[in-house]
Formats: sequence, C-alpha cells, structure tokens
Amino acid sequence: MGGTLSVVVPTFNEAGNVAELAKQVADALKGVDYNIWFIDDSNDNTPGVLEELCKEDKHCRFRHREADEQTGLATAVIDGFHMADGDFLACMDADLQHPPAILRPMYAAMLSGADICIPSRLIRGGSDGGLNPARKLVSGTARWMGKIALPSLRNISDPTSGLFMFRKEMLEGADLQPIGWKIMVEVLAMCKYSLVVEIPYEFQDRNSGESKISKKVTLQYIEQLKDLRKRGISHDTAIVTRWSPEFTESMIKKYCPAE
Ligand SMILES: Nc1nc2c(ncn2[C@@H]2O[C@H](COP(=O)(O)OP(=O)(O)OP(=O)(O)O)[C@@H](O)[C@H]2O)c(=O)[nH]1
Ligand SMILES: [Mg+2]
Repeated sequence: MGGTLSVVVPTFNEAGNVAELAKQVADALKGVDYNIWFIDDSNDNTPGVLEELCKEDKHCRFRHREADEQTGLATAVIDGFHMADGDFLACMDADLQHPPAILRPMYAAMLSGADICIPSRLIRGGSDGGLNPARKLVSGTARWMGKIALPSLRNISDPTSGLFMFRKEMLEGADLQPIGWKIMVEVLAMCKYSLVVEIPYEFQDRNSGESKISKKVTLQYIEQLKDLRKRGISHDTAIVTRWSPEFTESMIKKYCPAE
C-alpha cells in the first residue's frame, strides 16, 4: 500500500502502556509500511522498557532525552516529526486514549488525497466518553478559545486534540515554535494545506499511568494562541470534509483493505 507512515508518540512515564500500544498499532496497520517513534522524557523505567520493545519489534524506535536537554510534550512531537522518515506522519498519545485502530482509516484518508486527517470526538460516530465532566468543560473551553483566536481552527470540529496525521512535506518552510501541549493547533495555523478530512473516533479512558496535564499547560496554551494570531498563515481556501462512519468504512475498503 502506497506511502510509508511514521507514528510519533511522546512519552513521559508510560512504561505500562508502550508495549500494548505497539501491539495495537501492529494490528491496525497490517500490510502498511510503518514505524513508531517514541520520543521519551521519562524519569522512571520507561527508557528500559522502550529499549526492550525496540529489540523485539523492528517497527519501533525511540529517543530518550536527558533532563539537561530540552524536554516537554510539544518539542518531543516536533523532534519526532523531524527524525521520522515516513511520507505521512501521525501524532498519537501513548496511553491508548487514542485507539490505535483509528490509524487505518486515517491512513486511508491520506491515500484518498487528504493533506491532514483529524479524527474527531465531536462528529457523528465520535465520542469523548473518556473524559470526566470537568475535563469536558476544560476541553470545550480550549476549543472555543482556539476558534475565537484563530480563523484556521474555525471549521475544524476537534482542533485541540493530540491525534492527527499529515503529509510530511507540510513541514517544509513551516515556522513551528513548539510550546506547551497543543501541537496540532500549531500545525493547523502554520503549515500549508488544502484538504482536511475529519473522521469520527471514540476517545478512551487512560489505560495505565497518570495524567501529566497541569495549570502551566493552560497558561502556555493562551500564550501560544496569542503568538499564533500574529504568526499564523491564512487558510481561507482550505476545504474541510467530514466523513460519516459508513463512508469511513467504505474508504478503508477502497484505499486500505484488510489483506
Ligand atoms: N516526551 C514527553 N511526552 C509527554 C510529556 N508530557 C506528557 N507527555 C505524553 O503526552 C501524551 C499526553 O499526555 P497525557 O498525560 O495523557 O495528557 P492528556 O491525555 O491530556 O491527559 P489525560 O486525559 O489525563 O490522560 C502522553 O503520551 C504522555 O506520556 C513530556 O513532557 N514529554
Ligand atoms: Mg492522556
């Protein structure tokens, strides 16, 4: 099937999740030429677990960043994007809140001509069931603020998640200045693209380990939005298409059928 895929996974203390994630990604991407890049800032035994995983699974690679290097979620993802060699790049959390099976319809969307595929919890067939009411409120407020601040986000139903796939060439010439948590917001505001495909997905509960979200992240997001209002490029002509669950199934059969 056409085009290699690199899945970039930022990890901070995710020892209990990475092997299961790699297994589920392998199930999702049978027949696809893919690799997984774990970019790790952990201070527990995750690097050892990743080292073993990379010996056992030839699709996996990892880079551990020491405390004296630049660390943090956004820089991890950007480092991964630059290190990864896929024609298509994906970003996915390690804790299985983003179900790896979604990678197959995302890949089908790329083969169908999308520049960027954004799974959405908020369109028919999607669900944000993995979030408690307080987190739903925070997530909704972040979306609302983003859409007010940045025209590029206005037609995207779920622009603040950390799950997306895009053509690697979109990085060429893009002035990405990663701060904080919302790396897709940066990509949507700063990269050039003309077709966005949204597909439904069901957000899950965290599998194992602890959340790393903090108040600092909220402040960084506000800074990021202020900054992107000045730096962001226009996407007035970009088309956003939403696939129904039924259409998504038919596009998997067309572009990425099970072997
Ligand atoms: N490399 C790196 N990865 C990070 C860092 N902080 C978080 N991550 C990873 O980024 C992903 C998202 O972090 P989570 O803590 O799951 O954040 P969240 O999904 O918004 O919060 P929960 O819903 O509570 O899980 C996970 O794969 C984390 O391991 C960091 O400082 N460096
Ligand atoms: Mg999480």
